[in-house]
Amino acid sequence: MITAHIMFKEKIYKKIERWRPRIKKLVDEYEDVVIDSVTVGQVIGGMRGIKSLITDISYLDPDKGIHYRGYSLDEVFDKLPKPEGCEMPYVEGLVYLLYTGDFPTRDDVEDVMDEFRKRRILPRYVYEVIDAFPPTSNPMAVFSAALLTMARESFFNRKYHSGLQKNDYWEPTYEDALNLLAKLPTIAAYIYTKLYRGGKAIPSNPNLDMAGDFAHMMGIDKPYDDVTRLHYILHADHESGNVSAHTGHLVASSLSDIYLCISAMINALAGPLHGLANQEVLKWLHELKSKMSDSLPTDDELKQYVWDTLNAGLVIPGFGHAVLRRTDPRYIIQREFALRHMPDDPIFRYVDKLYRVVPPVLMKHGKAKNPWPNVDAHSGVIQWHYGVREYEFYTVLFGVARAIGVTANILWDRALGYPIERPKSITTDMLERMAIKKAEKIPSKIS
Ligand code: NMX
Ligand code: MLT
Repeated sequence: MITAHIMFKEKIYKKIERWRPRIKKLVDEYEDVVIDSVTVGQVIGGMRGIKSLITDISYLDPDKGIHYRGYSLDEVFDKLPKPEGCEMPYVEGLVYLLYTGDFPTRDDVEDVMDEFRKRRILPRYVYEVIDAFPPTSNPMAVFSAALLTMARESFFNRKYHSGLQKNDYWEPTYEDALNLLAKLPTIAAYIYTKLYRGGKAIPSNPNLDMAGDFAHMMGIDKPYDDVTRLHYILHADHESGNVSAHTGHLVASSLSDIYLCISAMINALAGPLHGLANQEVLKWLHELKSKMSDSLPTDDELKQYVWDTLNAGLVIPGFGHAVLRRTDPRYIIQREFALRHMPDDPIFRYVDKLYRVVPPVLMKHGKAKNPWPNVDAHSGVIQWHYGVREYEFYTVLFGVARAIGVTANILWDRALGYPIERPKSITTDMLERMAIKKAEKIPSKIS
């Protein structure tokens, strides 16, 4: 049987139509069913673990790690189509999977590539805004500002202000999302060349896939295209509660346009407890390396360095996680890549040693609920090995990738009619009164 090929946008629409009744039924028939309770500790402790967000783009299992549309990372890397002669899959294939929930065929990947090709030209004023920043600027601030300036392009804004039905919100959001994603590699590469390569930009090549074109604009030979595919696929989404994804979702819930939302998402990613940790790891390791006059520390010397950092009241970057309770599978996948391609890299040998030395120290320290490495403990050393040595830039790469998952979330939030987000806050007095009243009902709490 020959089935007609359904184009990307139409496929999304068909999926939306099938999904809407499920949400309607939940609201109509089960609105008052209690699925979770909230403790004082959670209110004070960053709402950790409260089940209060819904997304189908990805789910984070504390032991098994992130699942994109129900599939483990191993399945994702195995099943997504790859460019000829490459080890890593097309990023466009992941875009298809996250947006539609289905693995793409080669024709489907080609559709997404076509969509990006049509939309990739960056308006002149964006280059000018980036050029206007002083050379010592924070790359994440430049990235965020470049996105902000593009709010004037928003199709959603124009449609909304000329009268748009709620059911149709998803459609101009799709246009904005694809317009934005198609331009991100050019923006990131231009920021890099502007800040670190004297402004010598290499024009985009429309015949290349998203990651191949980014490697080309960075001026870095193969296998940096595969390194980019690996990086973008691993960092694209981590369910909805992480700070960057949650920020994107929150801002989008007021119907701000995607440019404003992704700019906000970038600002959220730029903190050292979140995305910035990937560059903090490299900075921290280089400090150790210069302390060691470039020689590899012994296990005892490394252990001491970790304790010195903890005793100074600092966190060990790249270790710990709010949800994960095992080594992050994204770390393992990068480690396996490094063992295959760069086992003798001097910084990788430090990272490899940290993998063994840090967890027992964190366990002995006794604070971190998860002593194992997260994605950020490994991403920087791979960039470093392939020539991107300006580690202040690494979070920009994370941001390009995370925009894929967050735009998919925003599109589906709008398609399913999720409302403006507005949790309730209370005062310390109120919390004390509520806590004491509840505790009085639990005999052990008032003895
Ligand atoms: N080094 C030292 N202390 C830590 C670490 C660590 N790597 N991880 C957690 N702790 C401490 C934490 O600061 C807290 O201390 P206190 O009670 O004094 O406030 C205590 O252990 C309990 O924290 P947890 O509940 O285990 O972790 P939480 O969910 O609050 O925070 C992180 C999660 C990821 C923010 C935290 O583990 C951390 O700061 N890690 C280092 C920074 C990092 O790698 N961030 C990147 C996360 C991944 N990403 O891409 O965003
Ligand atoms: C992420 O990828 O967003 C981080 O691992 C942080 C998180 O999930 O909280």
